[in-house]
Amino acid sequence: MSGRPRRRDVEFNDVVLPSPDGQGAYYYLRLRQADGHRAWLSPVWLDRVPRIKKEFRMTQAPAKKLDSTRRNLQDHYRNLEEHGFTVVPDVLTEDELKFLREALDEIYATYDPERDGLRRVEGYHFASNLVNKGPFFESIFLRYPIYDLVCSLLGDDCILSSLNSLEPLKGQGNQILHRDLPPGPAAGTIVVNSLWAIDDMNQANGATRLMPGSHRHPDPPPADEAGVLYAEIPAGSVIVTNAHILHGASANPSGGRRRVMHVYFTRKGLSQQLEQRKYLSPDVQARLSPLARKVLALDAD
Ligand SMILES: O=C(O)CCC(=O)C(=O)O
Repeated sequence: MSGRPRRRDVEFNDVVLPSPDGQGAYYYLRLRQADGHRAWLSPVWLDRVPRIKKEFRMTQAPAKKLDSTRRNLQDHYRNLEEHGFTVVPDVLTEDELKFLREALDEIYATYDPERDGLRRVEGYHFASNLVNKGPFFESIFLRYPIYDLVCSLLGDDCILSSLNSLEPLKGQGNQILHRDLPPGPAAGTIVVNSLWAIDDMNQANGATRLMPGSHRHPDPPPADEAGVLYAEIPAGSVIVTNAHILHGASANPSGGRRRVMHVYFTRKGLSQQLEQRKYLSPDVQARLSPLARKVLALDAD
């Protein structure tokens, strides 16, 4: 048989598809023609963003524990305002974590500072330019409620500064407490980071340290680090920080895996840590959604 079948586009509007809470679902499309012939499409997977339901745990150095449950965005806004950070559990699903662990290991192993823009950091597995590493990374920075929390601090027109990953190696990785930018009361918050735990994070494998409230004053870190919290959080959780806060990765004495993605944002008009327009391949740029293009600052205003 030769020739092309006649083409017909079909559009469905406002179709509500059921999906179990916090899970993806797949749907088949079956067509039956007037002449009785049938067509059956391969399953189409739809992801559903999980609701926040688990508790998170932070430990205070050296051993005091702070146990908190954050149920809704209002709590997160308050945490960000008062403490300079908040923890959102269950942002990534088990399937996503499995995928990310494999993907990041491959990306670490093939990292090329020339191609990916930033110099490798000694003592760590490191990767930059993650938006360019596959479809999963092309929209992850827009995920609810992380992007919404970031917008609440930086405005709806904020932009992605960089998407990196860092993992302290065994016996290495202790960073001094630092701020990504000094607190600037006049300018307000101009940088927000989100740290996405791909493995459970704890003091044995290099948990992030945070000094609550330090985003509001310019004092240097106390030499004994009194008051510092270790973010002991399960894989799949995300710490959103006002990046003017004192913070740092810790050493990893156990050598246990501690992969973290840094999804780092800044205000519109400020320079990006990695100029996305320069480092994203033409193929990736061509298939991004309009919102992703805006957040990546790909188009001149
Ligand atoms: O990954 C972490 O725990 C924090 C990393 C950090 O603060 C940095 O690289 O500047």
